[in-house]
Amino acid sequence: MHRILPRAASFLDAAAAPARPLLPSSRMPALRLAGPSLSACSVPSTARLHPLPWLRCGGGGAVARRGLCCSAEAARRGDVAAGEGEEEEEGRGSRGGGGRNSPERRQRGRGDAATGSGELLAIPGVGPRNQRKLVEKGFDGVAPLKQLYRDKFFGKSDEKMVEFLQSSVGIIHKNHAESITLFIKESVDEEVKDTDTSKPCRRKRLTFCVEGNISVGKSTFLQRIANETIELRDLVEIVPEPVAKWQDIGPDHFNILDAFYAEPQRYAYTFQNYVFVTRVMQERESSSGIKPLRLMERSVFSDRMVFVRAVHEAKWMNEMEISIYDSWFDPVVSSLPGLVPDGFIYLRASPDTCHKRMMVRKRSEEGGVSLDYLQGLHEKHESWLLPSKGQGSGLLSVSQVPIHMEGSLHPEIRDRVFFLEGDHMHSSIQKVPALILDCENDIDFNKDIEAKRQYARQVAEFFEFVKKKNEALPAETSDGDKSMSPQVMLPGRGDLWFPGGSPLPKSALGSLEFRRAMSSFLSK
Ligand code: TTP
Repeated sequence: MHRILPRAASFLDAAAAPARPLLPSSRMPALRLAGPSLSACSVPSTARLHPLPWLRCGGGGAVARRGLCCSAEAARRGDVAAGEGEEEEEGRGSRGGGGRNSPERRQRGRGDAATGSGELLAIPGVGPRNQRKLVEKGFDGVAPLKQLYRDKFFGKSDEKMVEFLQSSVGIIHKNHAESITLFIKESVDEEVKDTDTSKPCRRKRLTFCVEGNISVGKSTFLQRIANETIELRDLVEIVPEPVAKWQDIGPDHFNILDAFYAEPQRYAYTFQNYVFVTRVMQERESSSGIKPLRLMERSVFSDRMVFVRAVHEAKWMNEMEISIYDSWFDPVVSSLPGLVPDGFIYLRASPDTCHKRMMVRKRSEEGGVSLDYLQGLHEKHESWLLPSKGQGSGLLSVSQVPIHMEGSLHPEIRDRVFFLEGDHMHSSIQKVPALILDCENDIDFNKDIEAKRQYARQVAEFFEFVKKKNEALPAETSDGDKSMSPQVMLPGRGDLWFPGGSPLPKSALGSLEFRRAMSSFLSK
């Protein structure tokens, strides 16, 4: 049974910060459709060491199974026979017939020098023809293929290895290439899991936190973009925000979200405290995943930089309560490096748009949330995640990607990546990169598949960028060893700071062409 507290009438309107001009309803820039070109991969060193001859008499393959002998004529006929039947044979394997682990497939692995050890035939999607092609390229067993995957494709979208198998090895059918990729990927993942279950893929795995105002569409973004696109499906593991935990606590099914909105002054601290605890629990629960990228909905930093600031400003959290919050926030964050992400993704839309979306979804607890409240939260997101001018003395700072790193940013996201920095920033997220995505336009993800993939590509490219950046860092400053001297510093006012009071051109904010806008802004 839910314990619903009586709702305070439009308390949020009364307590919200004074209205500030809304951002113009920004238009999403024309979608750039040019996807990342797949990098041409050279044959790995292991492959170069095994330049095996191409023999036409398939020792352990379809020819042998069909009982054909190895005379030149029979070989010729056998080859033709294999060539004809093999697509079907390999196709069956790739679709699961005589599956990956079936005894029948394992049996076939009696090879000779021409076809390697023969173990390739145990891979779904590999029949005699594909076996020959692989051996020809030096992949005479499962091990060199695994090595190829580790060297070139680990942590990348499966598409890249599929593309390689088709274009460089000559596997004709995409489903065969996909089956081979899946088999190799799963084998490598298993090995990684076996060797270190306490820190799976620790050095390779990244975490991004997805941020944005109430109702901007974080959950939809995570579910639809990350789960349903080929660019991200195999790359990403999603950790949704624990809202359900807030709505149903203990055997009495208390709903702290509802309690907070009904009596914010009474419950703001308790709620923010519980939000933090549930995030820690979720981080723990999701820490043993093996996918290369963990996408978490929000973070303890948005709790602190956005919501705790908002409730403090609204006087729903008093001075004692915020002091208590801060007294444990720093030490706890410092002792739990898993809470510190490798990057942020900021889904950005105007408060108006978020308000409209909130009205449509009608979450019962949010009935009293006003446009003014959303506006206040929007400004706090902006002052936290968006670059502005100024260095030191408590001012927010420009945080552009250093010139020497620009080259590693894919053109599709070059104008949208910034580093968080400034005196107001918690020390553990100083220099953490943020990708800003315009979510102003309503997109029907059921129909606009290209828009969905466009977002997915941007996330995938951001992942590549952050991965490269982290690899370039000295070991002690990467991943769990991030140095963290505790510090929470907030801007003196809850506003964006602009020199001389002249804001960043609205058109620039709208179009998200920050880099260009910032250059002209700085040259003033
Ligand atoms: P959001 O984190 O904004 O989640 P959402 O479901 O609105 O996101 P989206 O629609 O983009 O998928 O907030 C969930 C609710 O919890 C919302 O009513 C705001 C409230 N909340 C706080 O009051 N304080 C907090 O610290 C957090 C994280 C949420």
